[in-house]
Parts: sequence; C-alpha cells; structure tokens
Amino acid sequence: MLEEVRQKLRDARRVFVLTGAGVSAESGVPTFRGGGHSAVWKGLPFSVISSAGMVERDLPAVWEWFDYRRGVLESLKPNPAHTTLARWQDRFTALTLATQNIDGLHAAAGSRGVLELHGSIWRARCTRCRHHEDLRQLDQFVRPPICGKCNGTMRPDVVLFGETLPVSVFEQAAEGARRCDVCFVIGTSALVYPAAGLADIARDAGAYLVEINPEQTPLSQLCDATLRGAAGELVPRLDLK
Ligand code: BV8
Ligand code: ZN
Repeated sequence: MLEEVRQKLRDARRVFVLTGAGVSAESGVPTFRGGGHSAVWKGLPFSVISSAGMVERDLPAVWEWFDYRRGVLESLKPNPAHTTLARWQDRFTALTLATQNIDGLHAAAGSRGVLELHGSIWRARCTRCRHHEDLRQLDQFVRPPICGKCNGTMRPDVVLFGETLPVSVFEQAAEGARRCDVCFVIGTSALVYPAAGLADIARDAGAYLVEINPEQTPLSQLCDATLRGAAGELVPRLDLK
C-alpha cells in the first residue's frame, strides 16, 4: 500500500492535505477524541468549553482554557510529519495544506500559507472591531485583553463549535481540494464539519484519497488507501526520493 501511495505521489502535480490533532500527537499535543477518550476541562466536555455559547456566558473561563493550552504548547516542537509536509511544498506544482489545528506547528516546521480552518491559539481578536493581536507579542496580561484600537474586549481568535469558519480560508481550502490529484487526510477523526467535508470534495472531484491514522474513521471506507499508524512515522516514509 505504501508503494502504491508513493507512486501516486510521484505522478501527482496538485496535492491537498487536511490535518487534524493526530498530526501533532507525537509532538505531545493531546488529541480531543480517539483511543476511546474525549477531552474534558474542569468537568466541562470539550464541545461545551470550546463553544460559542461559552464565550457569551463565561469569557474568562474560555481564556483560562486557552491560556492553559498555550502553556502546554509553548515548549512543544514540530515532529517529522510536520517537517516532511513542509518539504513537500516545493515538490509539487501546488500543495494546499489545510489544518484544523490551532497549534501553529505546521508554520513552525516551515510550511508557508497554511490554511488554519479553526484559527490560531496564538492570536486574540476584538469582539467589537475584529482587530487581531499576536499573543506572543502582546505586552498585556489582563484577561480578557483590551483591544488597542477600540478598547473592546478580546477573545481567542479560534473557531468554536457553533461558529462559522473564516469564509475565504475555507474557500481556498475547498478550491485546493477540488483541484488536487491526491488528497491526504492525516490524524483527524473526520467528525467535525465543515472541515471533514473537504475530503468529500476532493473525492467527488476524482482525487486519490489517502488516510493516515492509527484508527478507523467514518472516512476510511471512502479512501483509496488507508495507512494505519502514526503520522510521524508514516509521512516521512512517503517522502519522495
Ligand atoms: C459550523 C477549535 C456552521 C477550538 C474546534 C450536531 C450537533 C451540534 C453541532 C453539529 C452537529 N453536526 C454538525 C455540527 C456542527 C459542528 C460539528 O461538526 N460538530 C460535530 C462534533 C458533531 N461544527 C461546527 O460547529 C463548526 N461550525 O458548523 O458552522 C453553523 C454555525 C452556527 C449554527 C449552525 C451552523 C465549527 C467547528 C469548529 C470547532 N473547533 N477547534 C479548540 O481547539 O478549542 S474543533 C476540534 O475538533 C479541534 O480543535 C479540531 O480542530 C477538530 C477536529 O478534531 P480532530 O483534529 O479530528 O481531532 P480528534 O481529536 O477528533 O481526532 C484525532 C485523531 O487523530 C483520531 O482519529 C486519532 O486516531 C488520530 N491520531 C492519534 N494519534 C495519531 C493520530 N493520527 C496520526 N498519527 C498519530 N500519532
Ligand atoms: Zn477593537
């Protein structure tokens, strides 16, 4: 199976990659689902603490949750799956890398133009004027932070359950999916929409669909190739010589 995928990659001109939490698992980032577990924070299921309703009800709690996760991420590094995908950027006519992850590890590995479907944990956004700040450069530790432009309240610049994805980011990803020869779906449970639907778009447009995941997902049966195992091991083994 690995050899067949390698061959497809040798012939491919346009490649689309959709990644999820599993691509960062070997860097030490906890996944949300999989292995029979789902994330909980202070008794709140992930789908509640990371929801639009929670921003309305308790923004300080949302900040506490994201500050905690940013603290975990601060010392973590990209793994061989991230670095291999970064190298692929220069090997094809076009490589579109869309991620559901908010951890910034693809960019840290050197990938350019990463489509962050669910935003970034490293940014804050004003709830009033939408001004952005990079939290690594924000010299302000109050929570919630105050917008430097309009004094409004800032929130994490991530897409929570019940919120829409940034339209132009999703459109660029959908275009990459529609036009690709080969589509990789790496380390995602393929349960969260609309991101998971990008694989359907690629498949419907005739792409060769490859899943890399140690577990089965709802997408597995639609795939031309399913590679069972860890992304950090399997992606480098697909690297073109
Ligand atoms: C929307 C950012 C329109 C924040 C995240 C029914 C009821 C209620 C809602 C819905 C419903 N049906 C559909 C919905 C909509 C909902 C949705 O899809 N819900 C699902 C769960 C049912 N979607 C939305 O709300 C989206 N918006 O639809 O807008 C709208 C708006 C208003 C009203 C109506 C409609 C917005 C979704 C965005 C959610 N944001 N994150 C944060 O991080 O806190 S979601 C969250 O899940 C993650 O952040 C990630 O982005 C996303 C996907 O998870 P995965 O990346 O797939 O990770 P997961 O843990 O699930 O899986 C890990 C996988 O890795 C496993 O398969 C495992 O086997 C594998 N793995 C493990 N180790 C490895 C590995 N793979 C490879 N190598 C390894 N080493
Ligand atoms: Zn503002």
